[in-house]
Amino acid sequence: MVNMSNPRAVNTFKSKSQLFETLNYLDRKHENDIARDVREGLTASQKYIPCKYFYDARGSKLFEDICRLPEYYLTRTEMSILRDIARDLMKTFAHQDLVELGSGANWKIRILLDAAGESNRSTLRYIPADISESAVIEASQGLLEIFPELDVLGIVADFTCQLEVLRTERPIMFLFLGSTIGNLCEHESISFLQNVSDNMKPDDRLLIGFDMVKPREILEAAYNDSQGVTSEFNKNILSVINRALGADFNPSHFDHWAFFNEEHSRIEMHLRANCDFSVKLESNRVEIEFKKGETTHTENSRKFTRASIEKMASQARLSIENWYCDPDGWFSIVEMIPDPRRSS
Ligand code: AVJ
Repeated sequence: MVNMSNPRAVNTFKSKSQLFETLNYLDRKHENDIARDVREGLTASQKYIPCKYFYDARGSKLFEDICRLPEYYLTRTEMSILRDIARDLMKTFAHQDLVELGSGANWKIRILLDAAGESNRSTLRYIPADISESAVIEASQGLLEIFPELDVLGIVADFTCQLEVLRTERPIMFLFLGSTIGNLCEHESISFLQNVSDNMKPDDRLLIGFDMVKPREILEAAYNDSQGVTSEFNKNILSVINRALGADFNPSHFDHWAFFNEEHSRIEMHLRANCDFSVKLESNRVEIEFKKGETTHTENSRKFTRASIEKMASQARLSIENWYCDPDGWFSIVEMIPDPRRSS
């Protein structure tokens, strides 16, 4: 059984072959959080909006489109590494749980489940955890059509602060792929990893994907694609806020801006106002002014080095078991286990 009781909602869905459940832990507090986060972010001197609010149903779809872009090498490269290591990872993997943090679409897990083979697969449970309910449902349905013998339990939660809902009795392989960890700043990522480590049983493992530092042109192209999908994705956060907070953002008043900040080793994504205007939030109770040229910071996407990853792991009391990367060293998948000294 998954540990935490009291999900806000338990929903049952049908795939072709069987039923599966999702447990939704996004509560009223989460809804209040949006109002507070946006008010805080838009009244700060450097305006910002937390990037987790990108992912409504449309945002999740746009992100999938990004993953297919020629410039966006991350997904393709990570999947090629996964294909290389899947057999070794999965050949003895049975009677365990696969918990995917920020699961999104099911492309990557399919590679691992394929490699597991049917007899192992029928002993496994896949637990996708994502903030987007529609992503969890669609990914689970699709997966059950391909692997009808699989046990799936969907979790709708903010996994950055609701990790304890993901404890199970069986050994777990946690997956945190796609370099999603790059969204967290250094201290946030260390406390997040510490939190994961604290929730790990001695036999649990963690597989994390990291996008590595590489020439600026390659990095910047990945976040400034020629088809403008990343720009659409960036502006979609305004529609999410309009809907959640009854705001009146006009996305066409903003331009997409993304660049590599070398000092902080991260891609920064902003929305830059292209005229002066003001926006009302929370049924007109809050009004925010934007000046032409002013930017709102919507995302950080950190880029890592072997040294920065090793440092983070050791600060989070995790030890590195295995290190996998593509021939160019553009992306790494690192297997970590709880440091035996962690609970001293
Ligand atoms: C999902 C956080 C890994 O940072 O590359 C893609 C999100 N933003 N293009 C990333 C994203 C703009 C993506 N992550």
